[in-house]
Amino acid sequence: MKRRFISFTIALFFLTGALFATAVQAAAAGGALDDFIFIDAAYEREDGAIQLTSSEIYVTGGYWLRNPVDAAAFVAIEFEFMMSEPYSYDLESGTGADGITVSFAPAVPTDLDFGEKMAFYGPGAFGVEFDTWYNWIRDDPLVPHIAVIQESVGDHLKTAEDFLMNDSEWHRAKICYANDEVKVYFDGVQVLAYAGVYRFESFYVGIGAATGGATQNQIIRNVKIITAAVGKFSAATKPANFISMTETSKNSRIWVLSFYADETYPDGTAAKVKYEISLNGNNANQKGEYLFDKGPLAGYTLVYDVKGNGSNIKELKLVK
Ligand SMILES: [Ca+2]
Repeated sequence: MKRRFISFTIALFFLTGALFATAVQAAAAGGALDDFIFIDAAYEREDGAIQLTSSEIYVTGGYWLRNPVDAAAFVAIEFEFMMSEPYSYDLESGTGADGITVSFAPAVPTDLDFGEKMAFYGPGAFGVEFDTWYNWIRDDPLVPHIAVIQESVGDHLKTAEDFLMNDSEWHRAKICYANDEVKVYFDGVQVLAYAGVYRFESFYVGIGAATGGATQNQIIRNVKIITAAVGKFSAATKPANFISMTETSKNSRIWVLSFYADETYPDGTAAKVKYEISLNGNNANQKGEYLFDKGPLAGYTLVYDVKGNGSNIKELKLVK
């Protein structure tokens, strides 16, 4: 697992209190961020992954968050996907179409479009496609591609080309959305950034896939909706796209930590990460471990133990 260097910024507020752990609060407009619905052929497999489509012809599958998300709180949706390698030794691997889409939409669809439309729910919506099949009628590039789309799979706002995505391997996807800007990450690398999609106050989000005359198995897992805690910071102290959290340390000071949402998250449900704290600009005066854990509201709980008095902390870094 690749975990990039994560920088923390800290502001200290000298207030009383003695809590020791905190959680990033989910801030959905409509409710829980782990309540998904299944559309058309999608179903949860015994291993917990979501089978969006099999390699049958002309099928669709969707996995949609039931409740709307507050755009001001939304940071990213991330998931893993696997699309089967065409013409592999497995006779059920299919022939290489069509791909997976993520829709940011004003409503939840009741049915989905098959074939090259890849179950993208277009009306009033934008999204991202992971397209493995060339369709000239949709202005596709000749090679498998990832694109920001709006209204339809034929309206590519920005495209990145030539990714091996249907190779029967698991790949990671993350899509950040703030204001009118979308950033797309594939296997931990940013491949697209585009400003100019619809601005939502709240929206529904879902992942879909489809087959047409050509087919493939399309499976997702570990779908996470990441939101920032909102309302705790002024605009001046809460940069856009930061996940923020408050901490109250043992020595009666509230610590306000932020980490940038574009950084790679731990892939597992929990992961320990070592940290170093710089006091008075000197590196590594304090060392320890952070424990990341997936909270009950699909946020991340951060538990930490800092033994320094914290009064002159300039920087806190997470290190590999
Ligand atoms: Ca296509």
